[in-house]
Amino acid sequence: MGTVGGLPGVDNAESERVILHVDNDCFYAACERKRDPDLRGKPVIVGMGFEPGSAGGAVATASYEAREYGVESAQPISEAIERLPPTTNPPPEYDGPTGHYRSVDIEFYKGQATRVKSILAEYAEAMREVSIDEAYLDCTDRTSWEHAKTFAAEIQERIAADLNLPVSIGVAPNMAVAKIASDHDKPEGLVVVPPDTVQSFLRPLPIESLHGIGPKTAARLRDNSVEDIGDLATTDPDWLGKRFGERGWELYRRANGIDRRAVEPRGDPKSLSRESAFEEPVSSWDEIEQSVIELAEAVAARASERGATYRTIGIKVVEPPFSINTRERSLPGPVDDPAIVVSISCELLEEFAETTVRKIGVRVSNLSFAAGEQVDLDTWDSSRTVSSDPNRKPTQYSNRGQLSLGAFSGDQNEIG
Ligand code: TTP
Ligand code: MG
Repeated sequence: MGTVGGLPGVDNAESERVILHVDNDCFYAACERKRDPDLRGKPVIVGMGFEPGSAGGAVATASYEAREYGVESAQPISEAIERLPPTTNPPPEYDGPTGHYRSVDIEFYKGQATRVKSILAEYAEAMREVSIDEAYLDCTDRTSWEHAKTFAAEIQERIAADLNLPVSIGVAPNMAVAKIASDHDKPEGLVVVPPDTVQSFLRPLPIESLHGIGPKTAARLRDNSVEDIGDLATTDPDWLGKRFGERGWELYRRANGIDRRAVEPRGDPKSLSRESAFEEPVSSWDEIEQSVIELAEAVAARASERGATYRTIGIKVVEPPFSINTRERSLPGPVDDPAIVVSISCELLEEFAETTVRKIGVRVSNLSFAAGEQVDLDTWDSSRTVSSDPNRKPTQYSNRGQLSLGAFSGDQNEIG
């Protein structure tokens, strides 16, 4: 069976992925500001285990104005108060700067986080939420490197306009670099790192900027004159491997801007898919069909490896520049059969015989991971299949993101 990456004329889309990392700025403090606009532009400290009037608990977060006085996450409130006495109760005779202290109200913040994530979902094919205020988006099919900055700025503006919350966004060809980029120019940062600038962006940054390098690892590296990511990128990977095990190899790859992780939602996959981009848009039917066959076989093999059966088979056809068409068909019962995935994918593709294609994908969904009753090709009556809507016009998804959760969202996207 051919691998997707090995298809003639097809690359694995690795180099052209557009990944965003979105992180709210001083999230809890920004939520407090949202419901009390008097706090805008002022030092705000949100304390966990803190009661107004007391000095117990720890700082969950502080607004950037408070950070200027040395207040930071995880600091005891007593220490924060030394740096920034409470506005409501300053020490006698004190006329220096003061801070506004609030107690954590996690239910309120969770509600705001849900609203942020649902806006983000509109702009991405796949989203991975990593914490209350952080998510990765795979926006490859919604934008291009040429438009990435405008695209990300629109997300920022939308969250500001609808929710009155500031976010920072990093855009890069992979998750690790996008994460560093979103942190690079906070607050309200927008840092775009196109593929050909990844190395030069990373090189001068201190090694701690890499996720996974804490103070201990940093100290061990510095003992060996590895100060910045550029030093790490040119360190002998064998030495790193010996010194840090598998993690050493991972650090070497990350320092070189390599991270092949796909943006996958948490939890059990709702579907499995494979997709592939053509180097140039293609209109040759044979070439497109051959790619679909290989993708279908690859998806079926993946489902089989995972022990999954599927009831729905779908294709995605991306026309240049960003129109995404999806078609799918459901079977009367769950199957695990590559021949069915191939034949249905090819049938669904027939509608696009005259179409110029930039990218194609095959997906199986309605997964079950328990062993279930299966039907095979002989017993499967195609007249009983349900098409999602055989007569509908191809759906146009533009890169303006007006449609919530695009076609292949919720996938275990496997790239490369
Ligand atoms: P972060 O995104 O780490 O921090 P932040 O959003 O406050 O600030 P930044 O602008 O640097 O992104 O964490 C998100 C929220 O998680 C934060 O607002 C409060 C909470 N949190 C804690 O409760 N304890 C902690 O130690 C940290 C780091 C965060
Ligand atoms: Mg944050």
